[in-house]
Amino acid sequence: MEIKNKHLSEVYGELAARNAGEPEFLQAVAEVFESLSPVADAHPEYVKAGIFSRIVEPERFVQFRVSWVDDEGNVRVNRGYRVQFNSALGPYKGGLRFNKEVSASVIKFLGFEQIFKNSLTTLPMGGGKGGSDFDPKGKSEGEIMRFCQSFMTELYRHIGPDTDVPAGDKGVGGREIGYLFGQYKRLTNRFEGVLTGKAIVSGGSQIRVPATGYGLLYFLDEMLKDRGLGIDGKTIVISASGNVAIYACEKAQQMGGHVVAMSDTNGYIYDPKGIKLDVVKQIKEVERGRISEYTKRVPGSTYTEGSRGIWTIPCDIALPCATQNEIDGEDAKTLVKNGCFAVAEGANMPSTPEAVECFLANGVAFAPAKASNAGGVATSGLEMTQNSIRLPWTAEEVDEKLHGIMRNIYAAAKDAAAEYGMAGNLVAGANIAGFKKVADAMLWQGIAY
Ligand code: NDP
Ligand code: 2IT
Repeated sequence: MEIKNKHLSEVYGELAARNAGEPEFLQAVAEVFESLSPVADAHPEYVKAGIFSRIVEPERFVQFRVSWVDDEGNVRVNRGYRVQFNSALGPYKGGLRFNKEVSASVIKFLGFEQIFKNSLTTLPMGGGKGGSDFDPKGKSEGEIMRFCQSFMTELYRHIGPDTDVPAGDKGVGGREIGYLFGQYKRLTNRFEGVLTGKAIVSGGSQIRVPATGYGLLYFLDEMLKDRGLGIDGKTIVISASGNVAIYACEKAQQMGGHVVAMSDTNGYIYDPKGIKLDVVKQIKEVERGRISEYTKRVPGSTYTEGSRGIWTIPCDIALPCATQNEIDGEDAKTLVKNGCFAVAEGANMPSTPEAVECFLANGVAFAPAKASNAGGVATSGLEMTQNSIRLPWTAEEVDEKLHGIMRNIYAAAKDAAAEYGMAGNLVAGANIAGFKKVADAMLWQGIAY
């Protein structure tokens, strides 16, 4: 793959020189620019208005110190981030990731992708992302709470329901959102929709917890139906066992899929009789334990150390729901060789460029993250709406809206790919459909001199 359009290639060259040492961010931009080459060819007005150079530069990037005291009384220091990437379509919107891998590059890649994903939902949300290199693993409840409070003690001045609305991502779930929300309220004396993923009793939306996983399966279903295929009876492998993976598994099983494997950072489980999701939920959601526990509770299942080996298990459908670059070119070849015919990305950027190329070249039905995992942020958008009108919707109402949004995203990505001569390529289609709305809004809003 290459960036064919000359202007885009020059903008990318400048970006790479300016952001050397930020490989994840550059990878995310390169993929989008490859898709946008025919758009730049067809729209000189975007080039003239500097849309491409502007869209890769965050409107604002905040980095801050987060100091806190651990249970032994030691002072600890972590780094906090918030990137407010683009507000052309609405307030900045996107999750917070707490993980030791978090860097400026990771936050910028996630924030950049969020712009186009949020645009695809059709809800009024700009793109943002944030987080910290704080590692929640092995921390006590008190340490997690004090860390979240200290994080918010700086973040609160940068966010607000009409400015920037964070939510969860890896390492940040309902527990962390609660501590963050409590501290925001203490600092500002305002109870408002400044975060999504809140508890239902505090203004949260029904279905937000399972939304990303459910949305992933709604998208997959739509993509397969369009090819005369279906989920029922198919063998499915799902990486990870966190929020996205668990609810992808739940919906896959409801749709008749046969899920045989899941994983965590240490290794993967294989259960030929089909994953017992109540056992996984107990281990990962309640006990916050290791997936290896599963084999002690379910006879006939096996555990293998090392998470990457999960892609060697023969399957019809693969759902990567862990993290960026978890499937490389070799893993992709193995999946294809073993007969995998569909891949839908639950995680953000889980397939390397080589893996994506392998899937597309081999006719695998491939659902790119920006489109297929947009159900989480779409439901966050619905939570913002409910907070604004101060009325809650039922689970059925939210689920129906989520389902409709995922169907529309599939149609938008499919149509955009066809319009620009790349029929069937949903990577290009999602990037183009997401980009065009943002570009038109930026054009309309003018340039500040
Ligand atoms: P969670 O923190 O709930 O869970 C993360 C899971 O991934 C854990 O099971 C973790 O294992 C596992 N994991 C991490 N790295 C690896 C790896 N290399 N191999 C196997 N397993 C791994 O996070 P989420 O489920 O929320 O997020 C997962 C992905 O989905 C991320 O890419 C995130 O950006 C994306 N996403 C999340 C959305 C949301 O609404 N939460 C929305 C859209 C995308 P362990 O228990 O060992 O840590
Ligand atoms: O990557 C994502 O879309 C998310 N982590 C969800 C963001 C949100 O604001 O709900």
